[in-house]
Amino acid sequence: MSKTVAIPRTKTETKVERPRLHKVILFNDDYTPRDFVVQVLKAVFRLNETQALNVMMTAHRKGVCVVAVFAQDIAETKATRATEAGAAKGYPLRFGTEPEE
Ligand code: TYC
Repeated sequence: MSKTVAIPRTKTETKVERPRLHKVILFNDDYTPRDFVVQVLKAVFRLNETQALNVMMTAHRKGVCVVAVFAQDIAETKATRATEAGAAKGYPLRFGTEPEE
């Protein structure tokens, strides 16, 4: 008895791509005290004093500054936490996220 064996004619290649990283962005406003922005950057993003001052001053001068880059869920959690820290004090401080190119 002869058996027929099918020979596959297509190859399936699976490509795994790393999930895109997301930037956390700090937005300037006219009301949040500079010191408070620096405190939040240190507490939530673990920046040191110099890094926190540079990020705060860049946002202050240019309107926005990238704080750091993380996996999407971490970026979103930190942005929310930092925005809520400002809201708890009645400040309009705002952090957002954006996928990296
Ligand atoms: N512009 C604010 C002030 O002059 C300070 C500030 C800096 C607020 C950066 C937000 O993302 C910010 N008090």
